Amino acid sequence: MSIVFNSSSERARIWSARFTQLLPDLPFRTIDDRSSRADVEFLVTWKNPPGLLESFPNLKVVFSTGAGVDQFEPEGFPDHLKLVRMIEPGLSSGMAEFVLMAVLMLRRDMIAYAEQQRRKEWKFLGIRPATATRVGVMGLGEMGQAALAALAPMGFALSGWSRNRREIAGVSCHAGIEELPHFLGGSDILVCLLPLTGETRGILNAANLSLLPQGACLVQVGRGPHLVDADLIAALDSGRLGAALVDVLEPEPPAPEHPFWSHPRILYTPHVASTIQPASSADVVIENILRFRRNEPMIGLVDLSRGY
Ligand code: NDP
Ligand code: OXD
Repeated sequence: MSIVFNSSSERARIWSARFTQLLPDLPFRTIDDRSSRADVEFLVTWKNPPGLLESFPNLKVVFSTGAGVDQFEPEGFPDHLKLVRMIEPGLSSGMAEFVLMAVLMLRRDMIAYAEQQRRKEWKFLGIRPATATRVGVMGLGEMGQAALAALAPMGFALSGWSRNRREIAGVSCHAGIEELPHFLGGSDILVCLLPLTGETRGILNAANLSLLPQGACLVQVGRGPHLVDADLIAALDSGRLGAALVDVLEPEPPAPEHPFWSHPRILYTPHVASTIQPASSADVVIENILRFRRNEPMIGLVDLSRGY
């Protein structure tokens, strides 16, 4: 039996070394290895092009190289296979760092100052105390909690929203669709760290954005289809919302005429909020293969019925 790795050659070099060292009985192959696919039990991949999974007749487990698994369309995922998302420290710390940076940039009006710089305008926009800034995080999983832990020392008033109620020290936690309006109403800076599912698609729409406080800002680091792009533009152009930092869009990359490329109140980054670190992510998958062999639950096993 073997494992096939479908990612960059740079990552493959590091993963291959980890597997050789820690799991020497499992041959490590890259996707361009043309030998028979009949002995492949494990597949590591981010992309899921049509026909990929079917080309491995004895596949047992698919490991995503990312936290999100929407590209595998969990609702229709073959039920004889297990799907495992990535939970690893490098991905979480990258996200924590990015969200902290984004929140600080928005809170300290950096998008407005960049605009002022282009206009050669020299004007102080004031500084509110951190305790007067309410940061709300949608999605209280691995990413959301890492982001909150990074934000906490800054003194912001923190809140969060999830499907099931969570308890996180220092964070006012809200749960379920019925508590969404109250959560949104108390978020001066809203951070989206939800997975993309049938329930969360389009959640950042005009109706929900209108519940945010006047002048609120958005950090969109979930998935492109969470956001109705035109509704964000309308909210920014009308002055209801202040500014946004958007890292994810649908499709990626967006067309050259997409308004986010040039909107003065949007800072757009090319899906770079976080990514896996090669050695630690290899170790997580190795640990999961050992768990699978021992019939123990794998870390990050996706619940196909809920879609994340
Ligand atoms: P987790 O599965 O650990 O956490 C998901 C969280 O979202 C949980 O708290 C869950 O609630 C909540 N949630 C799911 N559905 C709903 C819903 N319908 N209503 C309210 N809350 C909901 O995922 P991660 O934290 O690891 O990752 C989250 C997402 O972050 C990824 O799916 C991906 O979209 C994005 N991401 C983006 C990256 C980037 O570079 N831009 C990098 C990595 C991730 P509950 O606690 O009740 O289960
Ligand atoms: C992820 C991502 O889901 O990078 O890990 O977007």
